[in-house]
Amino acid sequence: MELMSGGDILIRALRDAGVEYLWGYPGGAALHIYDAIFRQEDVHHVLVRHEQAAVHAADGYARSSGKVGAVLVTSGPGATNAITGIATAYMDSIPMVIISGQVTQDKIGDDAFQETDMMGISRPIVKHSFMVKRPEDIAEIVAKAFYIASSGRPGPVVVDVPKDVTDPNVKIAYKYPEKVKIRSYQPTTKGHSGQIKRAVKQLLGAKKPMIYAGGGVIMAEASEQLTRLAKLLNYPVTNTLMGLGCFPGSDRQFVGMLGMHGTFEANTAMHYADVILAVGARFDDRVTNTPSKFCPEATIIHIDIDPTSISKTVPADIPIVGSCDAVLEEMIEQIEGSDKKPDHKALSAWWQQIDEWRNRHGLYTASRYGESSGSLIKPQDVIKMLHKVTDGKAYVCSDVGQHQMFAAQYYLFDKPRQWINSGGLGTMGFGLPAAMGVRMAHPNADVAVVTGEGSIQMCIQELSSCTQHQLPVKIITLNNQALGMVKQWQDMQYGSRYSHILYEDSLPDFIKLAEAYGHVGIKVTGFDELESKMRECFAMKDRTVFMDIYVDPGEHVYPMHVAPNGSMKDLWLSKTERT
Ligand SMILES: Cc1ncc(C[n+]2csc(CCOP(=O)(O)OP(=O)(O)O)c2C)c(N)n1
Ligand SMILES: [Mg+2]
Repeated sequence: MELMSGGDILIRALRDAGVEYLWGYPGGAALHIYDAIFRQEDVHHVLVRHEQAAVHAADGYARSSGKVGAVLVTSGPGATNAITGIATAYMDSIPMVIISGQVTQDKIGDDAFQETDMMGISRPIVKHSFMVKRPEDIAEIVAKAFYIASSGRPGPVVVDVPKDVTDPNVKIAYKYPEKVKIRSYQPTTKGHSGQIKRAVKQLLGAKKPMIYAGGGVIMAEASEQLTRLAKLLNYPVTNTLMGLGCFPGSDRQFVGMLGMHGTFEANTAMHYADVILAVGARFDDRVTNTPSKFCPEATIIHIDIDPTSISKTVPADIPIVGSCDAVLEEMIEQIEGSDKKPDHKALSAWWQQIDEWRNRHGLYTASRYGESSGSLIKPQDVIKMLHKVTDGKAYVCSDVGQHQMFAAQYYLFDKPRQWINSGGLGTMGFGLPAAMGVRMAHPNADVAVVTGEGSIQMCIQELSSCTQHQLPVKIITLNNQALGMVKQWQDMQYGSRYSHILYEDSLPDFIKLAEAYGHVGIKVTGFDELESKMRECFAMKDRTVFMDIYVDPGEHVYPMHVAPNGSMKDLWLSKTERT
């Protein structure tokens, strides 16, 4: 058996865990590991410009491919810079393994140079963490870390590696475990058959049903089952921000996103529904508005792999713990085998009602939002144009703010894993590095970053990584010259007192900036030139392009939940209209 050092074992174990790309940034405590990387060719290290970006890139890779993202950072500032990325992944249940260098074990607790308690700092934002104490344990810990990150409800796992564990002078035998077994961790996959039977009975008896599907459907690769079930029943489907794409956005049965900036028809239909099938969704506050007023008439069926998600904010009437794909499959079988059929009369009345709502205030049927003309570009129209130019097939990575909500509302994602955004943490700076990870996972795909002039500046240094690694992502900046989402709240709740959301002419010339990094910059100030310039942008297949698009600075995102104490159906529809 080959004898290897801890550093070599770590990289070999990553290879055996299936790692293709390792996003990272070197430093003292990780030097033995970096030397091990240099001496092999299986695991490709991708150097970024800031550790936060390494984690977001691994995250984008994971979200778009379904594989586990992998990150390597050094101790101290390297580790703390990774924290925002880890929290982002944790909030959205993204499978990821983060290796952090650590000072040698004899120095831990001494306030040694670049020592920080990574286990302690990351504890509330990881699914699990390990501190490696002996080189003999590395392979098993890596295997466990990947298993934990990707099974059950996925999440980030930190592996903290003191420098002495990777000492090149200590060599031991390497063996990657064939199977991982953790006695205290055995996630349920199959749902309880009795509960599924009860749920099916409720579903088939519904008169005003709604299917409310979240990111868990995408994580569980259950989009196909969800779509099949929805089609079998002809029930309306709404998606959370994280669930977009798990049911085709352009399908007639899709009533749009729900929640704070969801459609009028989705939010109103949820409010009046009598049976709600919640799948891989967690009833978070951006969906429910005031939880005590959430869907007052509904019997709630909730499928989730994580038992702690069930009845966390809203009590479930029929909880089903299990993997979305397995549970939905069993539901479909039971429905197909049942003599009872959906109540067609009630259902057609329900659809008629929903269509009436859709026609009255719908985002896609009413032309009340986003009407550009001449030099005025409405942000909504930029997203519609992006959809047109990319034929609805691009991976769209977003930052956080108004532009994110416009992208979620208007791109109409038809496929799972196409929409990549920080939903739970809402991390500005996520978009560009995430897009780098997406492009690595899908080397021939169109990858767009929908961003704002605020968010893009939070990880703009990654334009340099795009140059080095030839990542031709397309940056679509909805430049409203303000921290627009904050401005919207200040308009709505603080009498338009604009406290620190404007830049007073300090915005950089993004075109020159893009060019300084070796990229192409395109400025757009009029709607009449938007289509041709966007086509030009996407025609440059091998170039990173920065489109700086000046949009209406006065625009707000609507609909918007009325707060505080509103129900789901209480919405602002424009600056002056309320439901
Ligand atoms: C790291 C971080 N800091 C602060 C916020 C709060 N925040 C949410 S949206 C927003 C404004 C974003 O501005 P921009 O990127 O220009 O997008 P816009 O809303 O104008 O489209 C801010 C400051 C955040 N989400 N993330
Ligand atoms: Mg802005």
